[in-house]
Amino acid sequence: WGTLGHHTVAYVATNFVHPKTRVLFQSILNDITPSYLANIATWADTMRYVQGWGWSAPLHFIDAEDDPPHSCAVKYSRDCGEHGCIVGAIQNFTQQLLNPSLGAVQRSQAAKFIVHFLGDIHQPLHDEGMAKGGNGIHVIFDGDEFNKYYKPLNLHSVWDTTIPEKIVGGNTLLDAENWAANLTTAIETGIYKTQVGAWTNSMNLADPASTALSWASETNVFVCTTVMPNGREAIEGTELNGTYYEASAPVIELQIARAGYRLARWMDLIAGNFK
Ligand code: DCM
Ligand code: DCM
Ligand code: DCM
Ligand code: ZN
Ligand code: ZN
Repeated sequence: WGTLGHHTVAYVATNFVHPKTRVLFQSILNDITPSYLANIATWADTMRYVQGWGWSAPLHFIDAEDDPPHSCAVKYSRDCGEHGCIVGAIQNFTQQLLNPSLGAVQRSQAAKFIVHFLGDIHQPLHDEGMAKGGNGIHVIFDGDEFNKYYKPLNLHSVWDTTIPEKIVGGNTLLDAENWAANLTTAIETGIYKTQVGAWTNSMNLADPASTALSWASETNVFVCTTVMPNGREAIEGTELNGTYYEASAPVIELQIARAGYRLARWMDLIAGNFK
């Protein structure tokens, strides 16, 4: 996700964590403000480009070698590359955060990675290998052929950033807070109320990799149903029209809501086992 998506996941989680969890993570992150999670939610994206931190770049995704739109699936042994992947990263950083023999700086960085990666794993193209998660699929959206950096627009960035910003009509921190408030209401009393119980079904702090793989598998299904329902050729170089947006926006809202709610419950589990 882009900045708006990560900030919104963070604010949804902020709205659902137990008060004791909030106090613990405000201490770990050395930030007692109400935006203690949003403030660090994109830290992992800035670190990808920092010298000495290049190892973290492949940890933002898992390149499923499946065959959309005919068959979608994530397999850990096949798809988690030799340099690691988001499923293994959620395992490692969860264990680091829970390890009392590690120092405060390393545990704080582990917390920042967890907040970011629980967001990214819910973006369908972060669980897909085709054309580097859609980065190699040029598309036009709402008449725009280029992003704000004048680079050709691609399918990955349309899902990370363009569609979320169109849903919200902005990309500020306040926009994220407001979007998160809407999603929080949808979870508590609205369209997600009947399903939220099932969102935490496969969650097991004793096995973070299996938990993360279940999230990646569930998310990867949308590559076949929604991201490229008629295959790569049907969208490559084309303008994605209103019909595409109408089908994608509800999936993106669902995935941001799921990521934020699951992040809150994952943080609660960590807080309950923190030494
Ligand atoms: N990004 C950033 N800092 C940079 C370059 C890019 O925060 N120096 C962000 C902008 C994109 C995002 O990274 O929206 C994409 O990364 P991902 O989807 O892995 O979170
Ligand atoms: N932080 C960071 N990089 C960012 C944002 C935040 O390293 N892009 C760190 C700095 C503090 C903590 O997160 O340790 C709190 O962030 P902030 O100073 O933004 O409140
Ligand atoms: N990305 C991905 N799958 C890949 C390569 C990259 O999901 N195989 C993501 C990470 C960033 C975005 O795409 O969110 C752009 O990556 P980069 O800046 O490394 O091209
Ligand atoms: Zn991305
Ligand atoms: Zn990322």
